[in-house]
Amino acid sequence: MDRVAVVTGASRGLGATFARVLAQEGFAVALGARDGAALGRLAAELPGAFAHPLDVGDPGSVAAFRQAVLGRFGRIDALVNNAGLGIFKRLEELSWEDWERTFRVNVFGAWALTAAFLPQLKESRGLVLMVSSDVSTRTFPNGGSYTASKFALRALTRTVQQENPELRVLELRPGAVDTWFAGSTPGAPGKDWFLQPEVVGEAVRFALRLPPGARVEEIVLRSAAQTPEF
Ligand code: NJP
Repeated sequence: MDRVAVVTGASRGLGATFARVLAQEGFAVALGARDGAALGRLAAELPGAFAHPLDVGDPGSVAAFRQAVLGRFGRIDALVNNAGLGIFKRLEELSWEDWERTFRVNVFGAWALTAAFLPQLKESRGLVLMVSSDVSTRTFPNGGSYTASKFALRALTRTVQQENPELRVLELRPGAVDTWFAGSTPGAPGKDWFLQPEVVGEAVRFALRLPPGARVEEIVLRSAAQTPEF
């Protein structure tokens, strides 16, 4: 039976790219995001793909997604926790709602999906890929809620690995990538130096192609034009 990969936030941007790479590498992909129409279009491109609406910040939606995916495939070999958002404001301008939305999707969502598929991932000795950020270890003005969420995701990533040594858990840390992130548009003026999502997809392909005895724990991948801040 085909290996199965779940990708969250697969309706556009990096998630759609990761889904394509996984399909090229022989996985049947289960795609989740809120934009069902975009998911359906992507699923139609990818042989054996399955799309189901998913709001990673909503426990009922996560439970329904889990049931639909397991009903369809019955096994999970890889989980890509990619769904994420960023709200960039000074600390005193951030609202409670901004903080809650950011943590609900970027942190609680990744926890919820991992917990939901943990038995199947353990059974397959699977791969969990957390799409974090190059800012999961550094801060910058206006990035308070976003960087805090990615620091937290880094902690979650390490805990998942330590509690489940049979899994291989990767923290993928891209720098600026040319997607719809934070309300921008691919190809918008000023983004010519950003990484293309397909380049980040190659890092995922690298991790997928290594033998199961090798564990890539972290990848930082930035445009050569991005300031090297650590
Ligand atoms: O962003 P974008 P990226 N439930 O906006 C989905 C990280 N990253 O591809 O629900 C489920 O094009 C949304 O789907 P929909 C970043 O932190 C990026 O760049 O239909 N899905 C869409 O498919 C994030 O973790 C950069 O609206 C939800 C996707 O998320 C990851 O890369 C730099 C959702 C967002 O697509 C992918 O972001 C960096 C929910 N509640 C890290 N809310 C960068 N682009 O520069 C959103 O360091 N989504």
